[in-house]
Amino acid sequence: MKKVGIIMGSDSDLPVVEKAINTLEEYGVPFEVHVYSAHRTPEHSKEFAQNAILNGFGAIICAAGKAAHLAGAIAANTTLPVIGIPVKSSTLDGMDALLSTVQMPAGIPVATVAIDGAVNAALLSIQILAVSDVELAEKLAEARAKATEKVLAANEKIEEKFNK
Ligand code: RP5
Repeated sequence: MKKVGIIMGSDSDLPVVEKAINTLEEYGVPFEVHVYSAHRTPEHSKEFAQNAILNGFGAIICAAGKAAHLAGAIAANTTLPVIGIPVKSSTLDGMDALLSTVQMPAGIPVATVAIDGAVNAALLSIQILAVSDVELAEKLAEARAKATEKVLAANEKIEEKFNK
């Protein structure tokens, strides 16, 4: 199976990134985690992206806050799908990171999830790998069926309580 690359701009992003790591672990998807910054270690970021296909990655998740250029900088150097997590790490509540990550110019896409949306970033990377992995696709379908059951059970309780 291809690996998912997870890059964060600073180790201070780890509390958010951990949710992506946990999700990948739940699905048994192999991954690597690195701290590379678009601004502070631009050469390391570029080298990682340029070698990512050869190194067996199938998708890359980038988490960064503030003027969050990491996902875009990685996407500029690979044709692998790149998923950006805007991290809420500043006085602007993550809106700065959201806009910096999502507003990519045509030609270099970054699939941007919600502010601190690490679980969805991981799930999206799993869905990308599942395009060519039937077992993984089945695991995703099972998880969705369980989520549906959970909502329907909650609905039943609420309906019982309020709809007399
Ligand atoms: C971004 O600046 C990082 O991704 C982090 O979210 C934010 C703060 O960085 P540090 O103050 O932890 O270095 O580059």
